[in-house]
Amino acid sequence: MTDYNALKNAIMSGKRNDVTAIVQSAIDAGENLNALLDNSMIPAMREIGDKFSKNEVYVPELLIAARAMQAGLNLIEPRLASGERKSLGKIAIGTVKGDLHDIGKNLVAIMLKGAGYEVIDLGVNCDIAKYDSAVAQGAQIVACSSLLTTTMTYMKDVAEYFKAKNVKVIVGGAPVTQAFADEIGASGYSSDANGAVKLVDSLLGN
Ligand code: B1M
Repeated sequence: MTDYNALKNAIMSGKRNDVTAIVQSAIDAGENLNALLDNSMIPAMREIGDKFSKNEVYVPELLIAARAMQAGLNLIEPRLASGERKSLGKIAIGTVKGDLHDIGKNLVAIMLKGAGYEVIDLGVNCDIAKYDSAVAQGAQIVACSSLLTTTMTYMKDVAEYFKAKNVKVIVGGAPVTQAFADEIGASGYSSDANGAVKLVDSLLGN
């Protein structure tokens, strides 16, 4: 039986090999992967996310924890996709047109996946047509990331386009603020990946 605390600590301290070994042995032993996620892996990311929000850990720690989480999720993901775990909803995420920064966007995607959401990751440099293609595939929320003051303005176009289609758009990224989100008519804003999960939870009533 997996030691949930050991797995949680391995994720939070970014010990990718340990995470892979623990998750693989849980899979080999036929353990309940929902329990593994709910009791260990998701709490690990939420806890490190909370520490990040409170400036108790910084980007490097968050990134190595996220990579360790991703290593575990890579082993579990095929089973999640096969329907063993009910998805909480489908979210499209992408960095906006003209912007190639993807580290923060990837963190948000990993946190959403870890929390039980199906994520359509559209990558970087996304125009409205790209986001729209994900909505056509059933995405209930469009999440936009931007790291540049020159590209964040495109979020207004995205928000306006999807408002007319009654699809919620949420925004984030270093230069983005709640005031900017309000100004462009976005459905929500989060300053970090953990907050993005809480935002999506509240918008979808989870
Ligand atoms: Co660039 N870059 N960069 N860069 N880069 C910044 C953003 C900059 C602030 C650096 C600086 O000058 N101090 C500056 C922007 C200035 C401005 O607009 N005011 C800048 C610039 C100018 C540029 C170029 C124009 C440089 C040049 O070529 N002259 C160029 C632009 C390229 C382009 O995109 N078209 C460029 C290029 C690059 C690299 C390619 C070298 C590289 C990106 C690599 C990659 O992403 N794969 C890069 C990097 C690494 C940075 C910095 C140093 C770090 C960004 C990062 O990854 N942060 C950055 C300086 C900085 O941010 N201090 C900088 C870590 C990441 C975890 O945080 O992305 O904020 P972040 O994500 C957070 C939250 O914001 C939030 O959650 C995440 C986790 O908590 N979040 C969301 C993010 N997206 C969200 C979406 C949501 C919710 C929350 O949806 C709801």
